[in-house]
Amino acid sequence: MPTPDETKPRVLELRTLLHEWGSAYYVLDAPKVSDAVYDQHYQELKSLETDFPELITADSPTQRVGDKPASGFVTVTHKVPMYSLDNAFGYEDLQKWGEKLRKQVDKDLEFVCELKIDGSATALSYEAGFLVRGATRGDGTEGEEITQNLRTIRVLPLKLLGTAPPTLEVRGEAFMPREEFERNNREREANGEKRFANPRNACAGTLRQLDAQIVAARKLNFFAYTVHYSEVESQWEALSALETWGFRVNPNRKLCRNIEEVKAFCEHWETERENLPYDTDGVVIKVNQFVDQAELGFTSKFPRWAIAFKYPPKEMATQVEAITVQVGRTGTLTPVAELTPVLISGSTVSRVTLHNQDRIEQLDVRVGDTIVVRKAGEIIPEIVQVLGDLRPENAVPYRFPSHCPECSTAVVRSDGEAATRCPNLQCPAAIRGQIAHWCSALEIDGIGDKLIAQLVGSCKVQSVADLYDLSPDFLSGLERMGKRSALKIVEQLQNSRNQPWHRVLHGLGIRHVGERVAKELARTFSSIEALGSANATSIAALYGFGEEMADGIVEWFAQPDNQQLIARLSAYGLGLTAKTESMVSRIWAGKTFVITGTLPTLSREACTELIESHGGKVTSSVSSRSHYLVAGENAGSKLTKAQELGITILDEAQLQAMVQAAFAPRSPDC
Ligand code: 0OX
Repeated sequence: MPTPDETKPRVLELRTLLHEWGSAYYVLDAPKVSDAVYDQHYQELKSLETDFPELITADSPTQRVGDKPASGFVTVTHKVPMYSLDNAFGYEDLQKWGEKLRKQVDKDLEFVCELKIDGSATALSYEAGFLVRGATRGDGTEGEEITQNLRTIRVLPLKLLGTAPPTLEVRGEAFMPREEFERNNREREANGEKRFANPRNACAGTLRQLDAQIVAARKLNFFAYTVHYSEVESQWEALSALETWGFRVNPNRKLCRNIEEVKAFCEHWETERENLPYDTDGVVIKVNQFVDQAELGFTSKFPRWAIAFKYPPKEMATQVEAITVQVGRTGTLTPVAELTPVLISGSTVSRVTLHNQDRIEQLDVRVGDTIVVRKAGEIIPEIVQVLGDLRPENAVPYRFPSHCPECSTAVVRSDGEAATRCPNLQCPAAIRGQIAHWCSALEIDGIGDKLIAQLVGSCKVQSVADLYDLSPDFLSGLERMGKRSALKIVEQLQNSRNQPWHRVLHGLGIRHVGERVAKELARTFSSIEALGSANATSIAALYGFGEEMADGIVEWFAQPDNQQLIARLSAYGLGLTAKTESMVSRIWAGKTFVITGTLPTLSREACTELIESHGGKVTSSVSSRSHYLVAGENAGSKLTKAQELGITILDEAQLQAMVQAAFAPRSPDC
């Protein structure tokens, strides 16, 4: 455990940051970081202050109840303070909260779950049924009077429905629906104004407008969730009462009998919230009965009877430990930030792509920087922001390499292209990438990155065709490779020859030819020869494929190396033609085979497939019309008969050797 003296500099740094970010958010309406990143640093400070209470100072952001109202509006004092909510970050926190309350009141409690709307908390005062005053939350004690602005929100009743009590205090969340947020931002961009950072910020900024006309045009919305009225006895009743007075109350609410039901509600909305027309960052859970709420009371900052369950943020801050450069199968250099691992939306993120040289320069990301990372679409992490305020003094700008980190060839960047490439066609990194891509496209299991690195590193594999040369003996001599695994890999490779033509086409790794395009091309061009002899115009005309892609295909076929590759793959019996078309290789046309015994790697089906893919025919019994008998272990009477009839007997290796007879020469380096 570090000492207070060791911890103090970080505490001071966090305080300065949080003050700065808080002021940018509340005073300037121009957030520097997202709520999630603010929360992350706030929680870090809070946890350090819990470990070392002697470091707490009165000016720490953790000691503040709310934020000061900004000037420009009349200040109003809330009759009942507007409390903020304590947070539960995860189900464990939620469970603990529930248990603590149960102990305190010594009985089972009911809870009301409400979606936590990401907007601005607002207080409304009604007298004789009429809206007379509306105010922002401000610091919880004093807010700003914004009645005129609130009157523009169409869903807010200016006059209550039904019989109204003489005075009524209602609270709720004003918010900007997503669609309005997008529309307003489009409009702002068109007018050359700065975009709103998020709907919550857009709402807060709008409510502070001095011109109510502008507020009206922004089309805010409102959900009510609190009423101070002695006739209702629970939060559940309060929500229904609000509806009868004409307020919009969020329909996605639930009365729960225990924390398990609360948890189920939170879990349900964690994914469902994506489909809502407004932002919600969690669930507000409130003890239902007001008598129980009264018994539980308040801490100095929060009601004990309510909590905000926060969904795990989709973005987090972490540090860049190194910047590495990866060379892909097309030779493209991709810079990658290696990060201090951080948990985002349930999985650990330790690397994030920096895309290319321009993107690095634009972000000015440096080793040692703290960056904000977001999980886009739940899978691929992306960099959102570099927190310049946290940059160490000695951090130096990143210099993009001038030479390939793999083969030291000078890299090239064509005019108008974002990508920097290693032009060496024999670059080991590019070859490794091609092999990995081939195995993935043809569903060949068991050939992972480590094995690929060994195969390419030893020069045994220089192109995908070399894979079909690998013998179980060679493979089993490699590191961490048993005989069984070696046999399995060879079998997988043999089986890959049954893969359809479109998968093979995809596996070739032609630029812009992904899985979908390969399928479409394979439907039109029934063989590799047909595709290879098509011109760019006819390819481009198909399905609206772009010229760039068509040129890429034509260029690929024009390269002698690729011609050789096709010849070899064809000789190995890979599916380079649609199944109905005539076979590419006809080396065994007119020849009849019989298979007997157990072959070392090929299954009976795979062996049949291999023979047939080269024009041969497989029959079940040996006769004078048979040309070859392929014999494995434990071959019985068929072997004897073939010997009597003088039929050529082949083992698996000899059969493979016949296929491989048309091999192309090796690359000069290996
Ligand atoms: C919301 C929301 C906010 C009443 C006691 C403390 C907070 N953002 O949707 N606040 C509250 O409740 C107050 N409920 C909500 N649903």
